[in-house]
Amino acid sequence: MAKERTLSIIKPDATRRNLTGKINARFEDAGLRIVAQKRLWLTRGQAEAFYGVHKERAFFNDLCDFMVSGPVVAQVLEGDNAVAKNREVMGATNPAQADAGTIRKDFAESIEANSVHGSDSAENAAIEIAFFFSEIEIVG
Ligand code: IDP
Ligand code: MG
Repeated sequence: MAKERTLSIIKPDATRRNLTGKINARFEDAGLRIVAQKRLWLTRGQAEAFYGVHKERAFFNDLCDFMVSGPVVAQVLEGDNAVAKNREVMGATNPAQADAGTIRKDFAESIEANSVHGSDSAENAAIEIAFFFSEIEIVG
């Protein structure tokens, strides 16, 4: 399996509850390495741009409001099969449907405030990583 990178975001519901370290431990325990990380408070424009693929969805406005409701932690995770591995560790979008032991099952508040974002493909990972980080900030 080739080494891969994916973009992760610890969302405002999780930073508000001081869960950054507990969530990072889930990634590290799964063999993912945090090779870049920064805490920032997104502007509305940045949230809309990041979630642009969802702009026609009914939940888009609420999602953007939520994503600017507090700080987030953007991070690059690296490891074998990192995109799929991270999605596995995160669990399903809706915490009610997430498997036991996943981040969303254990920490998410709702389908919207679901604690973490993770890229859904290697192609989108490259786009999303470039949204937050320059190559010099990623140290594998
Ligand atoms: P994902 O984060 O599991 O990839 P997506 O379908 O890409 O799920 O949706 C992006 C984000 O939008 C979700 O993580 C969640 O915060 C929010 N979201 C998705 N579906 C709903 C919904 O039905 N109601 C409210 N928020 C939603
Ligand atoms: Mg998604």
